[in-house]
Parts: sequence; C-alpha cells; structure tokens
Amino acid sequence: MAKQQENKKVQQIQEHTIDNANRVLTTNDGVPINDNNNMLKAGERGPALIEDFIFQDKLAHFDRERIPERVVHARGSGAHGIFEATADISQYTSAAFLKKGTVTPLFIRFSTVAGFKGSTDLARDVRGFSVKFYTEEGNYDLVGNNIPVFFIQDSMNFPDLIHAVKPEPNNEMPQAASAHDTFWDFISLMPESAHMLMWAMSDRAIPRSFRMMEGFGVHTFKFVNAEGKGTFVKFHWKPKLGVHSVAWNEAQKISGFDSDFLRRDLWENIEKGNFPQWDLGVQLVPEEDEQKYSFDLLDATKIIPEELIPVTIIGTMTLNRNPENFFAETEQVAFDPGRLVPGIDLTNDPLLQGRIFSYADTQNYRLGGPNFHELPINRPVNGKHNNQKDGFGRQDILKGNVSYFPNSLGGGCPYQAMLRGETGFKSHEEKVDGHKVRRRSSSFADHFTQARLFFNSQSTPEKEHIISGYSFELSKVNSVDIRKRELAILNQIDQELAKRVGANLGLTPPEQLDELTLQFARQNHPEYPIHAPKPEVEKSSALSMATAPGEGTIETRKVAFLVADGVSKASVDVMKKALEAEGAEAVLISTHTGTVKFKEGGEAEIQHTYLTEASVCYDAFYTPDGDSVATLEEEPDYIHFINEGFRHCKALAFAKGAEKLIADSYIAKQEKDAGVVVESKNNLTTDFITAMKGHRVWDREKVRKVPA
Ligand code: HDE
Repeated sequence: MAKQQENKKVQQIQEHTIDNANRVLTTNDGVPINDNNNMLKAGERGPALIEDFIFQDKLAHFDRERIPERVVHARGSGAHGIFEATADISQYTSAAFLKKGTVTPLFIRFSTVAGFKGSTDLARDVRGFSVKFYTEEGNYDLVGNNIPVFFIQDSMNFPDLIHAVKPEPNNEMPQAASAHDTFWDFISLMPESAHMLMWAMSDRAIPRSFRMMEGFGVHTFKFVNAEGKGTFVKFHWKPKLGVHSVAWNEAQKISGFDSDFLRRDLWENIEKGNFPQWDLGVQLVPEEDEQKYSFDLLDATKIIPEELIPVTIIGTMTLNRNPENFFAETEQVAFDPGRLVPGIDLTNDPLLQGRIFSYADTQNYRLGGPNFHELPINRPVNGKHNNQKDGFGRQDILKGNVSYFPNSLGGGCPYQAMLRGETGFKSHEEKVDGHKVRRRSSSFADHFTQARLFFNSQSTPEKEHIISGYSFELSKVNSVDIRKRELAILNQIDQELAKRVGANLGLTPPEQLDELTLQFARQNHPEYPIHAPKPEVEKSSALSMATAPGEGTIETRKVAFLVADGVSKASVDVMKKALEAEGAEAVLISTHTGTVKFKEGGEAEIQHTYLTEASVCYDAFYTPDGDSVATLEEEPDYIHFINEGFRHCKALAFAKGAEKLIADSYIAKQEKDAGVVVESKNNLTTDFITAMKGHRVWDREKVRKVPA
C-alpha cells in the first residue's frame, strides 16, 4: 500500500481501526468462539436450540447489514487526502484552513447521481465531487459536482427532477440512465435546465477518470474576512492531469467490461502512489458588484465566465490514501453544504438554501439517527463540545452533571465563543428586507444565453458529440411530443444544433417553444420568454475540454502491449522504457494468462488476455515485433482490439514487423492519421507519445467506417 501521510485524521481513524491478525474469533461481546460451523442442536440431526446465543449474535447482525442507499449519488468512491493552502487570501476570508501554508486532512467522495449503488460508473451523468476538510475550526464540506451549473434554480423542484431521472416508478427502468421519457418530459417543460443539459449531453458526463475531471462548488458562496466584510466566491477544482473523457460508444462498452472502471482507476492509482492532484481556484466578486452582470450570481444555472473573472489558485489537493473499509468510510461519510467554518458563508441562492435542510435530514435517516457525527469518518479533528446528548448509537461519554447552557456548575462550559473574546462562526451580516413570497426573481429568467455560450465554446468534435448525445437520448424517448418540445428548446439555443438533432430524429425543430413549456415557464416569469440581456462573454475557452488546462501529459495513461508467445523482448522494452519515462503504464495483453515467452528467451507475467480485457479499458495500443505477429494475425480478438481502439480515436503504434497487421484491420482504409504510428515511417516512441498527448484523434471520426 502507498505510504500513508500522518495527520490528525489518519491518527483518529487508526484509533478506530481493527486488525484481526492473530486474534481469536469472538462474539460481539468478545467471547471466544469454539465452533463457527455448527448451530447448537438437540442431537446431531435434531432441531436447533433457541439458547444458541452465538448463532443469534451472528445472524441478527447480518440481518441488519444494509442501510438505505443515498437517495441520489448512491454510487460513489472515496479517498483520503490533504489540502495545502498556497496563497494569502486573508483579505477575503478568515478561514483558518485557507491560511497560506496550512495543511488540512480531507476525505473526498466522487459519485454518479441517478444510478443505484451497484450501477455502472460510466453512465452518462453528472459526477458528484464532495470534499470534507477536517479543519482546526471544524469540518468544512464543499459538496460540488463536475459540472458548474445545475438543472434547476429552486430547491422546490429537486424531488421532481430526481423522480423524473431515476428509473420509472412502474417498472424501475432504465437503470443509471437519463435516456427515457420521464426525464425528458420534465426537462422539456423546464427551460431553465437548458444550460445544464448542454453539459450533460457533452463528454463531460462520461469522464475518462475521476482524476481527470474538474470540480465546481456550483453555487456562489461568500467569503467573510476578519473585519466581517463579505466577498462572493465560486470554487473550482482544476485537475493536474487535464480534463479528459471517453467516447459515448466506448462508455457503453466499458459499462459491460468493467462497471467499476472509474472506481478501479482511482483505487489502483492511489495504491501505486500515483496520487491525483487538483488545484483549488476561486472567482471572487466584490459585494458591491452583486448586480453588475447580465446574469444573477444567485442563479445556479449560470457560470461566471473565466474571461470575465479569472480563477485565482489558492491551494492544492492531493489524494494519497485509499479507505481501509468501504462501508465505514465511503458509505458512512456524511456530506452537508451546511457544514461551514468561520470565514465561509452561504448566499441566498434558492438552490443552496434548500440543500441546507436536505443533507443533515437525509443523514439522520440514512445513518440511523443524530449521532452520525461521531462515526470516525465524520468526526471533526478538533473535537466537539456541546450539550447535545443521548440518541441511538451515542458513543461519546460526557463527563459531569451539566448538559445545558447557561450553567454555572460546569464553569459555564462549554462556553460560547463570544463570551471569551473568541469569534467562532458568525453568520455574515447582511441586510434582508422583503415580503414573504413564493416567487422567482426576474433576473433568473434568461435560460438560453449561457447554453449558447457553452455550445459556441466547444471544438468541432465536442459539438458533434453534443449533437450525438441529444440524438441518442431523445431517440430513446417514446413520446414524439416530448422530442419536439426539447427540439424547440434547442432551437432557442442554436438553430444548427436543433436542425442536426432534428434530422437524427426525423423531425423539423419547431420555431417557438411548446405551449406547455411556455405555460410552465410563465408560472415563474409571467412575461416569458424575455428579451435576454447582452452577455459580457460569447465564447470561453475554459468551457472546452480541448483547450482546458492540464493538456499534454500522459502520466498514468494505460497502454496495452498486444503480444503473444514469441514476442521480441527488445521491441517491448524500448517502448516500455519510453512510456514509463513519461509516467505512463505498459500492460501486456496476450492470448493466455500465466507468462508470455520472449523470442530472445525468458518470459514475463501476463495479467490480461484478449478474452478478459477489451480495448475500451486502455488509452493506446502498441504491437511489438516478433514471432507473436504470426499468432496475432490469426487472432480475431486482436484485430477487434485495434479496430475498436482506432474507432475510439486512440493512438496506435506498430513496430516494423507488426505493421503488416494493419492490413487486416480498418486502419488500412485511412490514408494519413497522426494517431497511427508505424516504425518504418515514424519515430516509433516519440511520435507515439506525441499522439497520446493529444488524448484522442477526434478528426478520425469524420471518416470513421469501423464496424467495431
Ligand atoms: Fe445534492 N443531495 N441536492 N446536490 N448532492 C445529496 O445528500 C439535494 C445539489 C451533491 O458524496 C443527498 O447525503 C437537494 C447540487 C453531491 O455523499 C441529498 C438539492 C449539487 C452529493 C441531496 C441538491 C449537489 C449529493 C443524498 C437541491 C452540486 C453526494 C445523499 C436543492 C453543487 C454527497 C446525501 C456524497 C447528495 C439533496 C442539489 C451535489 C438528498 C435537496 C446543486 C455531490 O441530501
């Protein structure tokens, strides 16, 4: 296991960690068990006896092993790590963990939203990106997503959104998929979802790795400095490995070959010591500028374009340790955007406000009562001291006879921070003056400008993928009315987009929004549709994965070396060495497990075969020289491997003697392709590495005719 970093949280968790090595098996009361195979019976063939407390102890616990899965974000993967603050931002926030140089332990959980706990990792979906910082001033949870906006603006619509996207209630289908009628019915009646849908239909919703995703706090929050001055803030996590996704056809196949693909990728890389890192960045808006922009900062369906307000990096997160136990840590971790620390506060974003109720409420139910804070993964490292007591599963043992405030018998303790000249958490003082209303602000009424900004900011292949994404999803919708309703929304964003999706559905996009859509939108904005204000920014390179930061590394990328007995060791080694120097990983795939025999003598261990692995689990492919080439020529699964890798626009390299294998594949039909590296014409290693650095040769899709 990778070396653990020592910190307070690691120590705290270790105190609760059990090691069974050299221990006798006991009951839950610690009584050593003599026989764990047989129930207590009246005679060898007789009935079981009710007095068998050992059997009861075992079965009663087993019967209660399951807890409710999370109502959303049920499927997740966690890791421990640290955050190091690297910039002085004390003029904006007094948060102690953001003080330059401070190192804070943390736990992260990535998740999909719609699927059940056992569903696939590569569903088209938003990914949760939740971070719990165990700061010296208590736990701070930044519970975000890998997409910076959300489907809806007001919390009141959340249960409906989730009911619409989850499997349909009559037959519980489909699993972990938004491509069905109820989702698009809801979405097409809610034009405020237009921007989020654009992201969800893009490749952002099918990440190559959790390690290669951006994270966003989504809402606008507030920093508060020592003088009590507030500054609006949006949080961004920027991955050091760049932002990368798989292709949709690939995602569907990965789901079949390895539904744990993203979980495995995270786990294995942390085990190997490839600790993933993200920079934490902030966009800061002075309070005075709250009303300055064409969009409302409190509207969670809007971003602040980075061209308008740049992202300032304030620290780095490193994930360096896998959990010891999935249930105890990843399943029982309880995130809550209402876990704030001094220096960070909420805003009046109506989506954020509703979350403040929902998370603690759901934990109270899911984790069986009010003492979930005492679970090791949730405990603050600075201890908790209050007068809350009792309840199911209480673990802390409170000393003394005082459990109320104010008191004199306990010396007034635990004391209120202000009574001893300390600050503690103080809500930011903000003037609030209004009528009690159930209404939507008119500043929330523009639904299409930023959807258009997103679409316009994409590269050509990314646009094509968005068109395919909508076409796939809407083709799975049975109701033609719903399809048309959504096409009308697309038509408000971009006519070409609507036309292309329409053509795939055999429909002409309606000019105007559907009457039903208008009817619903007018419930919030009677004057709908409004004349949208002119945006400050019409194209943003930060929104495209093709231009997002972090490009150009192949660190931790997995390259399949396609071999068979008789492969040349020299040909394997030269590429392996070059790739490993760049931090990539070579994985030998052969016709059988065990070992592969080298032409020069000697052998190497094989973990994967053409039967057990598929091209979709790899980033690039190399076929070395040797007698293996003759075997591969006869191996249909090998041909399928390279055809499919080619179809998914990945880099392929062929050593000289292996080049003839191209003739048996569809690669032969392409004239020129920067991602196909052949030793006779290229520099085998450096050109292959350059091709891999581009992630994918998306241009290949234009001429793709590969039936893989
Ligand atoms: Fe959540 N969300 N959410 N959500 N959410 C939950 O809390 C909820 C929203 C997000 O890894 C639940 O502990 C409401 C936005 C993540 O454990 C629940 C609303 C964003 C996770 C809940 C939202 C998120 C959750 C289910 C609208 C991005 C996984 C289990 C008002 C900023 C946390 C749980 C983890 C989980 C409610 C909207 C992100 C039911 C009511 C916006 C990453 O409390």
